[in-house]
Amino acid sequence: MENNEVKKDVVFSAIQPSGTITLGNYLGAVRNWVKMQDEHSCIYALADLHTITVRQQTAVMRKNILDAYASIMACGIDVEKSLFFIQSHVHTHAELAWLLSCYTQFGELSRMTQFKDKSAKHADNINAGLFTYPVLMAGDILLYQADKVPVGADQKQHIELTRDIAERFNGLYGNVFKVPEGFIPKNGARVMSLQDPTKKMSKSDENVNGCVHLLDPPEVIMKKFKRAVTDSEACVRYAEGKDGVNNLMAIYSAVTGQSMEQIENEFAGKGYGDFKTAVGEAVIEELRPIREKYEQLIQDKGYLEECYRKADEIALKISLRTLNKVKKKIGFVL
Ligand code: ATP
Ligand code: LTN
Repeated sequence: MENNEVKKDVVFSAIQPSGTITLGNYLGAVRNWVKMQDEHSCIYALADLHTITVRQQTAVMRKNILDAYASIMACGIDVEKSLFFIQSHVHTHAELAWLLSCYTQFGELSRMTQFKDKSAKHADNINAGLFTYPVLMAGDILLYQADKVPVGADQKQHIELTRDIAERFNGLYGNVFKVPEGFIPKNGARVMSLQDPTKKMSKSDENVNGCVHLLDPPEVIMKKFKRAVTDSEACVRYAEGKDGVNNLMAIYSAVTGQSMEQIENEFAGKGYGDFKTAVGEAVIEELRPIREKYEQLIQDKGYLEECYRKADEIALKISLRTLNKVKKKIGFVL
């Protein structure tokens, strides 16, 4: 990142390396990360500390971290323009999370819908980290004095909590934190499972056909779209009660830039078979260069390491400024 130019807005976001990156992650978040790189000072992270709120296998987790790093770079994150680091390599994140947890109320965290969903899904492991997860996320954002946070719609509540924590802290100690804004795209903010369109598409979906992964080969992507759940009306139109078709239309719209009305016109008089094939083809073409770039990047682990080590070091420097300020304001002796 260049420091000697006109001050640009700071953008921060992160993604968990909890499995292969999905079409939902891409359309809801990562695609915007890429788009924002020219106009903003962008800082992105792999939120690996967040990932252990759900039990991981050691070897799988190691592989997922490198894979996710290479996949996100393959989407178009340019390490010459943006910082892209690994959260657990920068100790300020865990440290600020502790400090902020003392400024976050139990009641606030109890209202988080992701906590409720994830504790229902992992009833055998409702650990304290799952509960305090949004505080770690707030710390990630506030450490960099971020102006904007590009995320999918499911993260809106966490961004609001981050703002509340920042405002509360600023109210007590003066202007310490920038109060960030969420940046949620119009199209693709909430991609739903292809098998159960009332549930969001998620990396950790048990039904593999519900979720398209960025690295799925073209024939697998097409098969998943062909099997997507629709309805019995056989008419491509966006309407209440047509969750499956609405989801496919939203994906097609996010990828091609067409409005719902244009899509309805394009497929007037055609059946779902034609429509599903068109959505599959559009997604395959969008993801093809990403998969090719990934194959190339993952071969060169040395280069990947060079990229994240460099970014880790800069992230530490930037974030220490905020952490030290916070500690001083609270009353720690530095
Ligand atoms: P997990 O299944 O492990 O909870 P996830 O797939 O929900 O993971 P995250 O790492 O939690 O993904 O999220 C990374 C980013 O992707 C966030 O900004 C999130 O809002 C966005 N995102 C996740 N799923 C979707 C989706 N289905 N549609 C749009 N955006 C999404
Ligand atoms: N909690 C997010 C991932 C995440 C994040 C962040 C997103 C961790 N830290 C900071 C934006 C900003 C998730 O689970 N989707």
